Parts: sequence; C-alpha cells; structure tokens
Amino acid sequence: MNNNSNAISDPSMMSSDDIRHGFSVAMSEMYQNEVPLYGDLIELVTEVNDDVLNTQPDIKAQLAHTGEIDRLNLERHGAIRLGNAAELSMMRRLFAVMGMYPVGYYDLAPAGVPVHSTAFRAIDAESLNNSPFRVFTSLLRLDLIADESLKQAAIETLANRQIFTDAVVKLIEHFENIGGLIEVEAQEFITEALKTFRWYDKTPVSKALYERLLKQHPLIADVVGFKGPHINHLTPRTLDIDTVQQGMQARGIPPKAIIEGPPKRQCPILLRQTSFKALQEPVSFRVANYTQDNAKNNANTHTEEQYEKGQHTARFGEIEQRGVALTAKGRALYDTLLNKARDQLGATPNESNAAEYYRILEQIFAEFPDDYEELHSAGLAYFYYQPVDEAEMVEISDSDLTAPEAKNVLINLIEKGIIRIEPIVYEDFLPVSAAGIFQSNLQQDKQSRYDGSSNQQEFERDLGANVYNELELYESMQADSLKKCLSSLQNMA
Ligand code: OOG
Ligand code: NI
Repeated sequence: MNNNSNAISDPSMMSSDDIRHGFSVAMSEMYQNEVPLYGDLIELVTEVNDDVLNTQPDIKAQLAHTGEIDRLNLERHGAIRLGNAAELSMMRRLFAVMGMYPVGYYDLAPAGVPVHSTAFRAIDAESLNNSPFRVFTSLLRLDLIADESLKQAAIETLANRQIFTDAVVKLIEHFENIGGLIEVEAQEFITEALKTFRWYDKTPVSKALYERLLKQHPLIADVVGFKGPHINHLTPRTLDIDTVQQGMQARGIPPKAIIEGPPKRQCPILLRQTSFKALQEPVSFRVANYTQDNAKNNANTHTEEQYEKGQHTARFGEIEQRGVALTAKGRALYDTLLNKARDQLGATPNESNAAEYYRILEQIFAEFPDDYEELHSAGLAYFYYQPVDEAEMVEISDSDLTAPEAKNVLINLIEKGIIRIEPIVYEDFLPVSAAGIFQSNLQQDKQSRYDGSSNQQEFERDLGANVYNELELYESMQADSLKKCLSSLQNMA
C-alpha cells in the first residue's frame, strides 16, 4: 500500500493529497447546493473560528505550531452507509486513490444501530495537514434483521444496484496498475466519484417495500431504499462548539438536544459533536418497473417510469470540535467517566434532561486532568515534541534517553522550557457519540440494542483489508516528533 502519498516519483502524476483536496472541495460545493442549510452552518462556523483566532492568541499559536492553522477552513468529515461487501471493498479502493485508508473499527450494534464502521482518512501528519478530509463509512448489518423475507428482499435489491460508474471503476483500476493519475484523469476521477455520493430523489424500490424497511429500522430504509450511498452529512471543525450550538438556534438551524462527547474544558480532549436535525425531503417512489428491453420491444409501452410522491429523512449537517488524542490509558479513563455520567443520569440524554446531563458530566470529568503538561506526564494523551527556538541549549546524551528514565528527562526539559509539547489532534471518531448522531437523525426515539456480537474480522473480510489501529498511528507520530526534536537539539548543542 502506498502510504506516503507525497512520494510520487513521476512528476506528471497528481499527488493523492491534491486529489483528496479537490474531491473534498467538490463534495462540499455539491452538498451546499443539495442542502443549503449546511452552507449557513459553514458561515456560522467560520465566523466563530475567526473570532477565537482573533481573541485567543494561545490557541492560534498552538494551531500554528502543529500546522493545523492552514487546514482549519478545509476541515470536514462526511459519512456514508453501504449495503454489502462488494460496495465496501470497492469503496476502499476508491478512497485509496485519494490517499485515504481505513482506520479504526466501530461497532454500533450495542447502541441499537445495525451497522459497523470504519473511517477512511490520511494517516501521516503531513498528509493530514494537506487535507484532513475523512469519511465515516458504515456497512449495514443485514444479519441482524430477524424477518427472513425482508432480509432476502433487501439483499436482492442491493445486489441489483451499481453505485459506482463504469468510468470511476476504470480509473481506480488504472490507478492501481500505474500507481497514480495524471491531472486530467484525476479531474475525471473526481467528477465520476462524486456521482456515487450525490442525492437521487427517485428510489429503485416501491413505497410498500420502503415502508417495510423503515419499520424494521430507518437506517435500513436509508441504505436499501436508494440508488446510492448519498453523503448524509458533512462536518466542519469549530474551535468553540458551545458558541456554535447557541448560534445555530439564533439562525434558524435546529440543533440536536445535546453536544456528544466530553464536557467543555480548558484543554479539549478527543471530540465533541453536535448536529442540526435531518431534513424531511421529498422523494419519488418507483411504481412501474419497465426495463429498457420492454420499452424497446413494445412501441406501445409507456417508456416513462412511474413514480409516486413520498418523503424521507436522512440528511443533516454536523459540527465538531477536536482535541488531543488520548492514549489507551486516557481513553479507558474517558470511557469509565462517560459511562458513570450516563449511569448517573439514568436515561438517554435528550432535550428534557440536557442541563442535568451537562452538570453531571462536568462534575464527573473533574477527575480528568485539564492541563497539557499533566496529561503528558500522566501518559494520558499524545503530544508532538518541538524544540523551543529561543531556548538555551543543553547537552543530551543518548544514554539520558534510554528507558526507563527517558520520560523524566523529557519532563525536565519541558519544565526548563527547552522542549515544548503540542497536542496531537484526535483524527478519529467515538462510538457512543456516533450512535447519538445516528439516532438523533433517524426519527427514532426508542433505544434498542442488537445483541449480535461485534465482528471486526467479518468487517475486514468484507472490506478486503485490515483496518489501521488508530492508537499505533498516534504513537508513531509522537515517536517521530521526539526523534526529530532530539536530533535537532543535539545538533544545536
Ligand atoms: C454516521 C454517524 C457518525 C460521527 O461524526 O460520529 C458520524 C452516519 O450517520 O452515517 O458521522
Ligand atoms: Ni459525523
């Protein structure tokens, strides 16, 4: 797998980072046209971010040190839902053209959402800064449907659809053979790939089948009932999610009840998310089902397919605030505290108990250190190590840095102001939050859960590849930065 998307030797080839960037811009334009409220949300987020950068110099300096400042306005993720293994594995190959690889495994079944998921994204620090675009990609778990005849109908419907154009498949194969695309090919790739993600309001299924699917689970209707995996939301990154949440209401953008994830903190951790509620959109359900051949063979046949009107609720907009990535130890603490807060609330957080939920959350998370140096020394979060430009140089010998004292040597250098730590931003997702986002947009209040056990191996088999472990990626980003930092200090001394 070509992980280093910048290392393309042939200069006529476009870098995967540039293709991803072009695709992400085109996708955002398309979605603003399809869902104008998303455009309003972007305006609001841009205003709030500019305000934070102008009034909080520490945050601005930190984003400048990590290189994130340049990507802030480009930043977004999207989400799609796929129907079967063939779709998932071709999607993996499509994303690989753009330097996006599957990272992490999320099992949503315990939270009552019949999917399991991964996130396609760039994996090295430089590529992420060039374009952080990610796509949360879910695969429907039809094995969790108990109704056998409905399951069969769903499987057949999915087998009959082709979500990729012939042209994009050819370009993917060409990319795999040659190792890159030249600019015109890349442009065509973007245009053709986008067709997979656009909205088609004419359904390939009848209203009756759609309604049976809907009753089983709204998510199943959203996947099986449509021609393709329409992008269901895009999500810009904000530096102040609480302000955006309040601002949404004022602008007539209806927000979901609560912000998912950790509470508001001085040093943000992981990911906080909220969304505006999904729109009710008009769709046309197929009535007659004349094939092309029928139409040709019988001149009297009415060649126009017939449709009846209906509606569907699926597409929305989301915002996220990202914080530092947590180590396994930090993540375990996060999960424990989040569960404690939810147990104490004793219900799914919603409109009626939102204030109470935030109060409990803040009180329980008081236990989570809220200071970068403390998070670092306690081994709870990942950081970049950077030499401080104006610092007085010291001599560090390699033996100082051999375990187990190395961490103390480092902490000492940080205290002396010789090395600076900067948070490594969390690039991934959170299963409990994701379930909350799904649920708030599915018009389904009942909290169900599926007991079918989580199966990463099955997911990877359907994907046709293993997913990357996100913790290993952060670990190696941190280790790389330490190596660079120390060698530059040693050179200066
Ligand atoms: C995906 C929901 C999860 C997130 O940001 O956690 C998600 C979906 O609704 O398909 O996007
Ligand atoms: Ni999302």
